Amino acid sequence: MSPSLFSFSPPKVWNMLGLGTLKEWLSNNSKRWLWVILVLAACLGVYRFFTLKLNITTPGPELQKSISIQHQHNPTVQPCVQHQEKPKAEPQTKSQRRIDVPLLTPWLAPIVWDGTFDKDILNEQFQDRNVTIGLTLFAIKKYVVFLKLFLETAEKYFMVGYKVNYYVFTDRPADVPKIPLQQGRKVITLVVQNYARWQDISMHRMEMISNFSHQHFFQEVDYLACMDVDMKFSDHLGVEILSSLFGTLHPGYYRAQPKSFSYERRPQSQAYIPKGKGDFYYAGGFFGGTVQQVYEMTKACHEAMLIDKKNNIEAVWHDESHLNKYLFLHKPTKVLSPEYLWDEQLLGRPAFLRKLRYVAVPKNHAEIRNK
Ligand code: UD2
Repeated sequence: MSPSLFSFSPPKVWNMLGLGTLKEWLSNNSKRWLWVILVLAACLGVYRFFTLKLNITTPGPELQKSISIQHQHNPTVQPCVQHQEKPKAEPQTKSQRRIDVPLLTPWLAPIVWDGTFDKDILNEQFQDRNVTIGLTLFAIKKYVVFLKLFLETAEKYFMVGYKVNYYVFTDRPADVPKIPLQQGRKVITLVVQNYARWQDISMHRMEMISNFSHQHFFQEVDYLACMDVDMKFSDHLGVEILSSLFGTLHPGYYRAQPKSFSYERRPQSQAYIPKGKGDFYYAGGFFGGTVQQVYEMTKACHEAMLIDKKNNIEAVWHDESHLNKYLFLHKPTKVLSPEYLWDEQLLGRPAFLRKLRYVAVPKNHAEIRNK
């Protein structure tokens, strides 16, 4: 540092500030200036460190603006300095966010679990659209015994607050129980033929759903949920399931590798899926979507079963095998987790299942099937 720098400073000012000695000391050695600058810089650094850490800077114009906007919208919101704020309770869905289960398919369709959706937001969206949901269920021959519990629990948990048409396909209309229904909900009994084998009854559901689409579903409902009757509802099951086309993960295979899925493996069947192929194993007992999508799917599955019949082959798991083939070729837009179809008696209650929404009712196969 050149001593000439001091030459223009009025000596009186230095003396008035009592810094005369300092000036003298600095004038003696130019390197001392360097030391002073370094010490000042260090002090500034320490000051900045503490002010940022404690966040005691005054809000800038942007922050002040956002505080005043918040204030106008909600008089209860107080502007606050961050370090004084208590941690806020997070919204329910955030605090329960899932990290223990897969949430997306490889084609980016959501997999629906408890903690992945906010009921209130979804209800706002769907109630505005005034949707009606159709639920198809088959109670043929002795399976009518399951209707009462199914319908009673559905009234408690299934699409509560929405218009629902229960389409009961049966050969025994007199056995359809009359249960009290919430407003906007009705049971529509559709009389259909029965078949000798339970497998045929199960498979012909695809044909009947596609046949009745034009007579009823297209005019009467927006979405269809197609469900087994030997089940009951045990927790909320609402509009979070609705999507263009949805399937449900089979409770026995939700974590299995595709090579171990019980797909139809014989190339002679229309339901054939080669080893190593496939995404998930879906349950035959719960699928759905818009009427158009369900119509296309049930029609395609029925036609595939007709071809199999002509070729003298029946897929290993009947309609379920054909459903799996269809959903392999036409990826569903939403996948329901096993919360949406579970068998507690068979599989217990693992920790990842926070809710059981639709569960199997124990049945004695020998007693109930083909009767
Ligand atoms: C599984 C599937 C089922 C179907 C079947 C094909 C689940 C929970 N279930 O069920 O959807 O794909 O495999 O093998 O994923 N039914 C009658 N009367 C009868 C027989 C059947 O109404 O005499 C109807 C009834 O709605 C029943 C459904 O067909 O829920 C399926 O039959 P199941 O439940 O006896 O077949 P299961 O348990 O093997």
